[in-house]
Amino acid sequence: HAADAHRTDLMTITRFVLNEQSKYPESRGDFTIVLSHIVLGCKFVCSSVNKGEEQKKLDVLSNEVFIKALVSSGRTRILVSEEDEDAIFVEPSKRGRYCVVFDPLDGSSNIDCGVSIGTIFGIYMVKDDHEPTLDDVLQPGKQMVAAGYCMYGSSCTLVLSTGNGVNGFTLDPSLGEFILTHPDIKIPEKGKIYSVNEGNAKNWDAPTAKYIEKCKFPKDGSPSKSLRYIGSMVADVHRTLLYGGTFMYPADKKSPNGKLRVLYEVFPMSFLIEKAGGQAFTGKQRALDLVPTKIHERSPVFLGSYDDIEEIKALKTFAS
Ligand code: AFP
Repeated sequence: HAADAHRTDLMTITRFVLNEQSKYPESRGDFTIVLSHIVLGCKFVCSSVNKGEEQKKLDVLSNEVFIKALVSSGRTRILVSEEDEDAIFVEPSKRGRYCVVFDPLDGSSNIDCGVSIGTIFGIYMVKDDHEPTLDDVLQPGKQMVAAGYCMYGSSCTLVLSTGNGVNGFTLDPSLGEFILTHPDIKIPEKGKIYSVNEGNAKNWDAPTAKYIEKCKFPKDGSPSKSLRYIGSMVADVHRTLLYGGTFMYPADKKSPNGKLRVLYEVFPMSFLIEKAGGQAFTGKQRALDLVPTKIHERSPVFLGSYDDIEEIKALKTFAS
């Protein structure tokens, strides 16, 4: 759009979130502060990725940046990172009401060949002032107050939901600000794409194999679906959100819980997909209903367009 090149009313992510939070009279602005610290971490990672830093250093660096930013916000209580075996309990003088679960650099095995990677995060709020315990973060995904991801690709895109709708922001490098570019994202009801690591097919269960067979050889006269698999969850889910279809990391005989981590991969992505009008299913239940028992727990996941996941649910239910 020609007018867009000269837009002067810039909706930055901070302005957007402040507007949203002002609808809640009880809001103290703490959430906006937590989010702005996450945004800072994303900008740091984006610039390091663009400089072509090595994988190992970048993993460790990104994790450090997010932890330092979140602790110094003074608004967090417990942090769970993919990079750290143990949860981090923020010291009392810096404690706040929010728990943040995150994967600072997901898909990092893709860094060295320039494939898109990303940061994934989910945010829980603790309601009272009890001494923090792991139970504060071992909560079903439906209790999250916000979730999002930032994708470091040809541009840097941050997708966020604070509970109503899903919005996408693109980093304008000349301003150093994330600007609203994808307002109110809705996932198409049905898609033409399926996304799964087919190399694991020999170990799949029957319903998974049956669904993928249907994608390739539909018997109802519909066209066969296209396969797209990047192997970087943020990029695969981002495409699914915008174009529709399914993204799957099923259980298999070798990995009965699949590969993806519940707290900082399955939950945030399922939250976004549901808020955009799609569905996320573990193979047994709604993904956001899962109650994790360990911070690094894994779960199979089938997420995407509403109608496509409905089809998978029917096969899975039939099987059990
Ligand atoms: P890496 O961080 O080891 O690259 O793992 C990325 C990831 O957790 C996720 O981003 C992908 O969706 C998934 O693994 C891909 O796994 P497969 O390589 O088994 O397909």
